[in-house]
Amino acid sequence: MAVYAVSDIHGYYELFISGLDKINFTDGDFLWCLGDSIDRGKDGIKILQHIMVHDNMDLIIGNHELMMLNNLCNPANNGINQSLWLDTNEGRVTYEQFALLSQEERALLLNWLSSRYVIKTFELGNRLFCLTHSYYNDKCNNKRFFELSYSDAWSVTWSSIWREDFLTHALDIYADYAYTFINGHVPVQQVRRWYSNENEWNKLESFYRNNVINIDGGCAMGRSNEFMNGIIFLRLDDLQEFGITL
Ligand SMILES: [Mn+2]
Repeated sequence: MAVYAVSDIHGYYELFISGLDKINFTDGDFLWCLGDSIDRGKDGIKILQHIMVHDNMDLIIGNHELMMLNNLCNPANNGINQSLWLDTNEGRVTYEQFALLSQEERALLLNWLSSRYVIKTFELGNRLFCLTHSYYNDKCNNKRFFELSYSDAWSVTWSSIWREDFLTHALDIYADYAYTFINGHVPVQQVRRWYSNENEWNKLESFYRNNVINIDGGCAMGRSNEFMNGIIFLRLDDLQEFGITL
């Protein structure tokens, strides 16, 4: 039995399924999806439903799931997040698929989604892992989305040390903790281009610095001749990784 993490699948259902096949994922294994399973690619709802019906898979909330939940569960927030989700962040394709579901299927999916973790910590082997879509706040540890305030969920899923448009830029909060952090949110190709001295930044490989491992393979950039992008499955037992090109 092995435990895997993958992040930022962004609606590419067939890529996800073929990746599970390529890593020989079995019923005895476990998979954590670290958020942003939806939007941009067309099949985000199928990905959520696939994770939902498998007892050996779970989802950590990303900023895209946060935007979806705030639009579909909390009408009071529509003014904040509607155009941000549907237009700016390519959520319309997800919304259109959601609209095709029966009322029962919608309720089931949203109930499940709003009770996913925002941060999950656990011990495996001799390591303490902390899984989060992007940022960290110890008061959110092992809390489910519905238990958190909007601002706390926003901060953990949107804030980044890699993006200059956030006040949290360059502050290595992870260094204060004993965890091995696994996260996504900013594509490894961009992080490697901006922050490493490696000559070759355009590769589908996790970005590892100190106690943080970023596994966002860059599906957000879509199918492209310019980028070597896709998804990265990281096996937490031995930190071996498997890149599946989009
Ligand atoms: Mn994200």
